[in-house]
Amino acid sequence: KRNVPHDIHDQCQATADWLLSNTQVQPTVGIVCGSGLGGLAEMLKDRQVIKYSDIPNFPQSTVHGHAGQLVFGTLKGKPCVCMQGRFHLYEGYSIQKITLPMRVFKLMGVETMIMTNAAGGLNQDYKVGDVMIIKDHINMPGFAGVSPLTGPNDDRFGVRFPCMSDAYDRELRQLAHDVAAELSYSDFLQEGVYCVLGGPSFETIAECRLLHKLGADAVGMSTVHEVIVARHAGMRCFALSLITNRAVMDYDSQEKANHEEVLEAGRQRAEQLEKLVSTMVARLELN
Ligand code: 6GU
Repeated sequence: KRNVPHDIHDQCQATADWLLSNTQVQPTVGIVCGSGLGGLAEMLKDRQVIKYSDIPNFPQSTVHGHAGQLVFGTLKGKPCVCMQGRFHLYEGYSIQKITLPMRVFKLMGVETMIMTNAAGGLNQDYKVGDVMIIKDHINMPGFAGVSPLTGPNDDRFGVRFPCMSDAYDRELRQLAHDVAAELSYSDFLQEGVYCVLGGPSFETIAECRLLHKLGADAVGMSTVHEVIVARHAGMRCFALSLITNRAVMDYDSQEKANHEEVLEAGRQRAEQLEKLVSTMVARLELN
């Protein structure tokens, strides 16, 4: 079983080895840039860029606003790898394939993952441009049996039944609050629950009302699968949502969710979000 091409661990190992032999950097921090938030990757020093299309076993980005490349380099002196563009369920790849980069990063030596995304605000106190620290998630596809961990468990990555009650690292969330306070970002910083859906259609009004009642503060189409695979493999996770629009909750509203407003909100707040993340990375204690 170990040497057949279908063995995901071998595939990930081959990709990790290929990347390590094609870069100077051995990353300890992995960053996934959400829609319109790819600017973080531009902050890396001694950058080395590798297109997804050149990486063995990697899927390709198909979404406007996602560049489709890995950027290696150092951020505040810490060796990092940045995904400039991520993969989503709705692109048609298997859920195992869209989360393959997490396992590749683990095998390259990454210990801490930082994810960003664009999300719709369900919490009525949230405004467009707010940045939400994700403290927990609701995995809707998981309720329907869609999980990146479906199938035989590979113990080389992690256990069969991984715990998710500590998925979003408490210390990293505290660090985010501390850094945000120092940067005077606290008035647009929130902390809440992110709910993932399969997309690509945005939610109906009834669906938004349902998710809000279930305890979700923001809704989007990414991140959760990555966190599940990263936690399974024992990496620390921290994730931020940029609230790019308010989910429509009442039938009198004329508002309509669209991808352009998502990208525009990113352009408005991107710099501060990047500053928040880079300052956090500067303070990360890595073993
Ligand atoms: Cl309103 N919904 C979803 N599912 N994803 C989003 C969003 C809304 N806004 C940005 N991303």
